[in-house]
Amino acid sequence: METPERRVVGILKNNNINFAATLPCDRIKALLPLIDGNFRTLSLTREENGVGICAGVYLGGGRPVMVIQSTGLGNMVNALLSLNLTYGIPLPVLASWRGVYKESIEAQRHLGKSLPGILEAAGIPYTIARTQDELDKIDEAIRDSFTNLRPHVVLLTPSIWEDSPEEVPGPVEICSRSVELDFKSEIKTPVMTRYEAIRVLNSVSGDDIIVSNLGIPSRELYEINDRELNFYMTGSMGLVSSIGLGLALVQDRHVYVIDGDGSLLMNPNALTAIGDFNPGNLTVVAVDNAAYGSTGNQPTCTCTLSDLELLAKASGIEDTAKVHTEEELKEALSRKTCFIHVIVKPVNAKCRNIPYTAKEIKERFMGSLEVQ
Ligand SMILES: Cc1ncc(C[n+]2csc(CCOP(=O)(O)OP(=O)(O)O)c2C)c(N)n1
Repeated sequence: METPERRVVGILKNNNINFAATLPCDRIKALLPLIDGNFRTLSLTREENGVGICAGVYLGGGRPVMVIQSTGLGNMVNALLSLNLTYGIPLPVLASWRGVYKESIEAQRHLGKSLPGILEAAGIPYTIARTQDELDKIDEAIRDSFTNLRPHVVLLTPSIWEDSPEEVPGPVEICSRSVELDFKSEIKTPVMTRYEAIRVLNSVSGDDIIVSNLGIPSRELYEINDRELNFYMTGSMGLVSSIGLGLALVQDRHVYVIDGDGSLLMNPNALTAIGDFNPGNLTVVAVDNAAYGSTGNQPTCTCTLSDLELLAKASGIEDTAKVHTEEELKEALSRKTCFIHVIVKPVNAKCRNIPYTAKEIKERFMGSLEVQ
């Protein structure tokens, strides 16, 4: 018998979906294992992070989908607007719509009821499916997303799965494990600037990809060497390493990311996702100026509290380094270290604005990867 869950998998397959980013909802607990079993799947720790990872997958030539609870849309809105709608990046989102149908959890109701209005106001296309007969709307939504290069949300009410005989597997077995960490770090007075660190990165980048953080880092990279394989971010703070991870998952080229301490601390979920995969073709250059440099060098907590390299290690990233000088950075880059904590001064170089629109940045980037 074809259960509604199996129909959804069939629709995704017919649309050549080859990557899924998921975060559970109780109502789709029979669907999620089928997604996991049929597509390359990444289990998210926050939905916004999935928007970045899926954008990277698409930019690198893949066909992603997100399968989540509707509440997750609440923490995706900025990314859907400043990344997907701005650059023209498709993302079909299947959202289990809570708060509107036989809902017993009070906390679900406000957002659930408001969601159509929020999506409408934000200009994010959406479709509602309430019965199994309406599941074909998913097919139309995916086509719209990839044809018109925009996100498209499908709100799926729990009534769809209510009578489904699809079985839910039991919990996974938890194995014993041990953690040994031999870590000592010294953060010295910085000698390099971010501009100098990016210049070193550019000198080794060859035919590889660079994804650069929003604000001044992207402008500094543009000033140093504007290349088609540079993907300049202009919004969606916190998602640059997530985009880099998505690209690394579908591309053979090496992917370098220029991230910042403020942005990494906004979305440390990117590090746990990278730690989950430890892709050999990804290097995050975490430029730590102990400040939100692009907005006027307001201090971040790396100047007193946190050690980003330790955060990366705690997130499961095995191969890390800390560097202070250009020589140390060159050496860490030559080893293709996965996470390089670069200590720099809080100095912004005077740079021109990037003259391209977001869509131009995307089109020439994808053109140079020959994926469109
Ligand atoms: C969600 C969100 N909050 C705040 C901002 C404003 N903003 C733009 S860049 C930036 C600073 C980024 O700091 P960091 O990641 O440390 O990089 P740096 O500029 O220092 O290289 C901030 C706060 C934003 N664009 N988006």
